[in-house]
Amino acid sequence: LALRNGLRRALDAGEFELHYQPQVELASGRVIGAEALLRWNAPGEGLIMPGRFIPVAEESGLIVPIGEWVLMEACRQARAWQQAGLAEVCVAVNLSAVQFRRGNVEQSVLRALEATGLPPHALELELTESLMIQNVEQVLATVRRLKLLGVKLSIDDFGTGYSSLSYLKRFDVDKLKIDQSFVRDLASDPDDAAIVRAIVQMARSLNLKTIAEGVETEDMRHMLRVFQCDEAQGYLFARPLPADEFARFLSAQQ
Ligand code: G
Ligand code: G
Ligand code: MN
Ligand code: NA
Repeated sequence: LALRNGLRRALDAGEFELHYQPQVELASGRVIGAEALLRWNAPGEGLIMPGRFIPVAEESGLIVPIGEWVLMEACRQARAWQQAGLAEVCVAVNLSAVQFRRGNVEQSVLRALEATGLPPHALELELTESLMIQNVEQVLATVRRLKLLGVKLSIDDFGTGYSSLSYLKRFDVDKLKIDQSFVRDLASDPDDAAIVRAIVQMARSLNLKTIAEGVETEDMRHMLRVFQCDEAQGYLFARPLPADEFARFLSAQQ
């Protein structure tokens, strides 16, 4: 209860902030995206990571207003970078299944795009596999309407959820985010290498892009390029950065 009240107060007091982790196109080495990751800057406590408060936010329903703030802030920031003349990046926002169940995601997205002037193709929404197997018809309808707005959709932590791949046919997503657990030992574990290669091949034949998460070494980068994975994200390039540091990182790349 204390944490729940703390979250409500934190939202009103403007204590949330977003950090941005670069996403790199492997063929060119260019930064083409940024994943927005939520942090709670609690007075006297430093930065609190989402693993500690997102579950409480989901249980209490506070993830709906928090998620609306995240969408608005990520779109505002991406538009500000555009207007400052930085290289164009697509900003990726994590969506919780609870936002789909209890909020009006479509309206929140539309409002954020309209209020900030960010073009829809510069926004990507990260969905989870678990979302796609609950209330399938309702979620499917919402996802279709989101696609019609022109935003991009990706599946986060791909491969860790449910083994049914049928939703890849039904949901018109753009990209698979290959989970870190398959990438971590990519260079040393032939099974992980086989899994990553298979995911990339399947995605290519379905016309989906792939991004590998948790890329920490040159060896991993090299193998992913050989496998024709499209993009990578991880500490090899940068950790999640405060907005001003991300902007400096981006300008240093050009
Ligand atoms: O940021 P970290 O680096 O600790 O992120 C951990 C997890 O928290 C991410 O995998 C992501 O699923 C979740 N997360 C981060 N930011 C957000 C957010 O804005 N909304 C939701 N729903 N989840 C988020
Ligand atoms: O949304 P998702 O669950 O994918 O969030 C990504 C999480 O992975 C964040 O907590 C982020 O801080 C973390 N992360 C990003 N890059 C790396 C990396 O190279 N190695 C590890 N171990 N974690 C990473
Ligand atoms: Mn994510
Ligand atoms: Na992920």
